Amino acid sequence: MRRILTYGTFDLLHYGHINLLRRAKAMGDYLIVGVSTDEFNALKGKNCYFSYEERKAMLEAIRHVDMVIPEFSWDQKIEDVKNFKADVFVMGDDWTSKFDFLADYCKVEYLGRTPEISTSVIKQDLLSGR
Ligand code: C2G
Repeated sequence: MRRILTYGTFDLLHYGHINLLRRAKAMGDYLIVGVSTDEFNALKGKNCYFSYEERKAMLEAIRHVDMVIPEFSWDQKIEDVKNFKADVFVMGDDWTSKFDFLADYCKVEYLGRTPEISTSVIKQDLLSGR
């Protein structure tokens, strides 16, 4: 059982998120997703449209996702890799090299982002009446 671990905010869930989750799951058998809590998002300077509970419920409905855990700190990843016995840590390549320290504990993979879509693009387009 090859276990994959990834993290994110996943606000206004869109196909860029799904592309990441689908490819992450394809790297193994079991995908664990750490979803940023509302408090942690405040630390990240992100003001989410959907609450943690709403974002968690949406992710749990995605067939690629096997488990959703709270992400409440920048510092929980090593503990999570150990506790959930993750074999691979995966993030989009906007994070390239930022989590290389995890290579002491598991494989670290950065996957290409879906370039044209993001939560902020969605918000801007809606505000400009697109
Ligand atoms: N992503 C992607 N393509 C997009 C948008 C996002 O591949 N068009 C990926 C990101 O690279 C990330 C995941 O989807 O791997 C979640 O993206 P966000 O919700 O924006 O998460 P972020 O704010 O980057 O938080 O500790 C890590 C942080 O929690 C990551």
